Amino acid sequence: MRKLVVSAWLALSVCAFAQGPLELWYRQPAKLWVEALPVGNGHLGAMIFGGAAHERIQFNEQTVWTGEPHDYAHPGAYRYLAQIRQLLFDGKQKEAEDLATREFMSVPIRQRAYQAFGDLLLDFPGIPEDSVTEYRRSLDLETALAKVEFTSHGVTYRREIFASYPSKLLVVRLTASQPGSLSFTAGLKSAHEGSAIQVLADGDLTMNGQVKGGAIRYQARLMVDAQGGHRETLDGKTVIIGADSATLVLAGATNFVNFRDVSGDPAKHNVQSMVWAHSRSYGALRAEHIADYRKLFGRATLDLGASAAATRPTDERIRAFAQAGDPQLVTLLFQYGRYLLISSSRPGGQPANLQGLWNESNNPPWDSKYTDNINTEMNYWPAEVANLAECQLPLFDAMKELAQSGATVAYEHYNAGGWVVHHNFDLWRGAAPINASNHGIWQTGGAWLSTHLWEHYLFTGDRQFLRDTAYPLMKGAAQFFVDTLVKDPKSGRLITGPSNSPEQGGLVMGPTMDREIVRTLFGDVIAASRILGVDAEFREKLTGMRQQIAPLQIGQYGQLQEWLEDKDDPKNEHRHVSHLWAVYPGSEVTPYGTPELFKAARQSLIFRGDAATGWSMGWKLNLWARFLDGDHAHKILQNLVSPANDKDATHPTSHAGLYANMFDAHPPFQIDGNFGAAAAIAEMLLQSDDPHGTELSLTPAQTGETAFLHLLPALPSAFPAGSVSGLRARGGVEVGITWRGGKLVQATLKSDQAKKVTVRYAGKEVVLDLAAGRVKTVGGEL
Ligand code: FUC
Repeated sequence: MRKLVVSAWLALSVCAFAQGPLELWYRQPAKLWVEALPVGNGHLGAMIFGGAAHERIQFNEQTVWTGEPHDYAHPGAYRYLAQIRQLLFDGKQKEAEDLATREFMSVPIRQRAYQAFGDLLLDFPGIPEDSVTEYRRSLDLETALAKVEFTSHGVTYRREIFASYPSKLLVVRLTASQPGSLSFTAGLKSAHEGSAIQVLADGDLTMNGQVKGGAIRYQARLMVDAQGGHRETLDGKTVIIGADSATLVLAGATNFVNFRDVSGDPAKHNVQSMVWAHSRSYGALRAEHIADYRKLFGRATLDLGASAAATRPTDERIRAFAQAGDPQLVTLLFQYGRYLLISSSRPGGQPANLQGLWNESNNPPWDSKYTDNINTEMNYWPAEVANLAECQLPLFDAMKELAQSGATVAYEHYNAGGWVVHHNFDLWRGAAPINASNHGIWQTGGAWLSTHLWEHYLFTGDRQFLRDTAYPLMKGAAQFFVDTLVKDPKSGRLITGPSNSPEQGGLVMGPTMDREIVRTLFGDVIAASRILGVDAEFREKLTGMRQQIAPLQIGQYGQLQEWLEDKDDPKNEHRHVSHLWAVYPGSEVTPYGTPELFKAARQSLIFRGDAATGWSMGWKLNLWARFLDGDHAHKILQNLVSPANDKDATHPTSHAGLYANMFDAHPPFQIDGNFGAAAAIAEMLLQSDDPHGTELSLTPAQTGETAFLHLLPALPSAFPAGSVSGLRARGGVEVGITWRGGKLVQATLKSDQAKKVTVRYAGKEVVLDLAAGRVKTVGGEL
């Protein structure tokens, strides 16, 4: 009996050790912003520094931006389009870029910037820093609770902080182990000049103001509810003396309604938020938050194996990763990506920008806006496969607005129908070419984003979404290219232009990436219109034009050509790998459908090298997974999981990798690398694009009629045993996989609808019939 109990206990503890806690933790407060821990509810975001005597909670609200509703289109730019194209066809790139600079760019030439909002500052005068022992600061990914715990003069203090989506609030709970020992001052500090801090009759603090020179007006409102002790107000701050515990609730809002409407009332919004807060206890707010968060986070689990290092603080683990062999840190990176997506992109809010929704600066890198020549899309790469499909809805809402602003740009710049977005957009949905003609004029931003609509349909099988939301947007994106594709005088084939291969080589006609994206978009629209039984004529037109688009080409070095001409430089190590779009996230170039192109694409990636910036590593990781080379992918992962630093006085050289809070560094921090990495970890374990696909094929698996599952296609040898559950595949199948000794043990498949599924593993394929809602197990037959 006793033996049995001991072995059961052993089995349990081994299991807990194998999983490792899904937690980031530290023995010291954050000094730098990239050491602070993020919480967010897809509306408000906050960074928790965790100082014992002085707590700083730096917060953001997604719609605090510079600027105002504005149409960025350049009226009449289309009159110069033919001339710009002709100059490019004549080999006069500089003249074309100069003319475009004068006549073809966004008005104004730059878009607006995401802003910081403010700080919630808590000062604890009775807790000198040097009295603090047993300090611990953590973020639990299973509950989305941040915690700070320490002891001072024999009293244990605890802070618990979360950002709740159901209430749209940031909530801070302060407790102490001895009654009456909690004394602190709570204040708000604005990131903007001219903000007014006021104390309302009910004791709440407000911070009102307007972004300088812009239309956004904001209000933050703080309620402090202390149990025991007494309160005072001093210099616009709330002072609590001798309380047992306290709950602080922060609401924040702006007057932003949509890209054309800033008539909202932030004060009214915050009053409603506070009514919500008053109607619930701390326990109820907390329970509501955890239940909401778990509904999403709990859908997928991952175990890549045990790590002895799993008990060490996160910053130490990042430093030791290369030597320690810490697979559980990779699990943590995957789940952190999911956490960050849930925290920054929820229905009803803005899409995740270059920093998600966390931003300390009023002059952030690249304005922390939406760069859609890779970054915005990469933010959403894990959404479907990691079972967080609804987190992508804010992007689709933004696209509904972009289809409006982008229609004006299509008309004014190209005299075309449909809609177009160039390489960036902002809160005001600027869609015209910005910054400089050599890279700002890139036509396929809206088209690439539109492929996400189709993928969302493939993963979810949601026909109503396809009909009502996706198809009209996809059709408009395709219409633009129906109206603007031109014949390449040399080959007679259809190309885009003027455009560029992001962000190198300058203004050109027909870069490879554009052609891949447009061919894929046309294929998606053809498939969608067939499923919906609409637009037969338009479908015919697209089918004909699609075949005429200039094909992919293999160049003199055995590479996949990045441009129409064979001018790639094999020494070019540029971070963008745009022409490999067809391998990932596209699926025109596949191992079994187009082996020659596949080999050429691989050669191109080898030329580009392994070293890269944050998001570029994220892309290369996914590409190596698609090249079915798990060990090469793992090598890139080791570069990504290394200590990052920014170029500053303390670090004369900058280094991409992970900051102490596991934010990915471009550098500086840019969140796309986190999302690219999370997507890639899934891509190593499961691929669901059809590996027999070709440039022009629309196989049943590519239209969602059937599903294709490639199990453990790129499993790194560093993860010999493990399991994953809750991954999603195209065709609407949910997949769990267990492996041991580097080999598949079994996979479980579940589809909502009856579905024919091809399962591939280690070169063998079997075809299965899934019954609706029933779990099917495969293993031995493969
Ligand atoms: C693109 C990239 C840069 C950066 C910026 C936000 O312009 O080329 O590296 O990520 O987006």
